[in-house]
Amino acid sequence: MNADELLKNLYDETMVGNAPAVLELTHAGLDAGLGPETLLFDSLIPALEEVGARFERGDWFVPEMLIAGRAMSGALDVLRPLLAQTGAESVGTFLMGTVKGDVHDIGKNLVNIMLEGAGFTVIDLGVQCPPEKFIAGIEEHKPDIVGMSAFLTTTMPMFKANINAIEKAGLRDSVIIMVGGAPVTQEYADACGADGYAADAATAVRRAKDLIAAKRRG
Ligand code: B1M
Repeated sequence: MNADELLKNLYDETMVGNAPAVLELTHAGLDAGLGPETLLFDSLIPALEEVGARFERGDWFVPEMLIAGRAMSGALDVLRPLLAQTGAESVGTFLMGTVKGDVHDIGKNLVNIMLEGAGFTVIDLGVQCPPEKFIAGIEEHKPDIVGMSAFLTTTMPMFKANINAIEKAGLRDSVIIMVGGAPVTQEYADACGADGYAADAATAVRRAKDLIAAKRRG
């Protein structure tokens, strides 16, 4: 199997949610010298985008999304240590969670991996995080940045609810707040009072570093 065939197979098997084959192909790709970013951006993410498109058209349903998502998560576990080189001095602490009512976590986990790779200490609150969980996390970990992910138009309003609760708890000035997730836009981030937004994991890392640098400069 050459590199193109391998990437095509990985794409196909991720789409149909064949987790054992996805794992095997991920390992095979790495053994063949393909970089973790290539496997991620040329196969795994496009496969999930296609699953989403089919769901949107009504051709596929939730179970198909679920098994594709699980297959992708298995591959991410293999790629995680390669994408996140540890040992660098911490650039800052990032508290991250998917908002209340939302169980999507693949995108959040990918952002976490890239942040770790860039030297951030990441505390992951998981999915379905109500405002109280963000507040308790801020009090306990004193992060530089609080990151919130939402993947549904119906859960995006939780950004504003969380920011209001953080303000009410007297913690707003102590943290930078970043938001993101598939349906989120810069305009929406501005409207809900977030300090930063990024459309993807790589941009999230750059934005996080810039926001911390700006805050430290005063
Ligand atoms: Co759902 N789902 N899903 N789903 N799902 C989407 C998001 C959807 C777009 C599919 C579609 O219709 N095309 C759609 C949302 C439509 C909308 O509201 N606009 C949708 C829907 C409708 C639903 C349900 C309501 C379906 C139902 O039950 N009828 C349901 C809701 C459940 C709930 O949360 N309450 C549901 C359920 C699920 C599964 C559980 C089956 C599964 C999730 C598995 C999991 O996450 N563990 C699932 C999946 C897999 C998807 C799709 C197919 C793939 C999502 C994904 O992982 N993408 C998705 C379709 C799609 O996105 N095209 C879809 C890959 C990931 C790498 O990208 O998540 O965008 P993304 O993350 C990016 C950026 O957004 C950004 O960086 C990431 C990496 O580059 N980013 C940040 C993310 N967080 C950030 C934070 C930042 C900055 C950047 O700063 C803090």
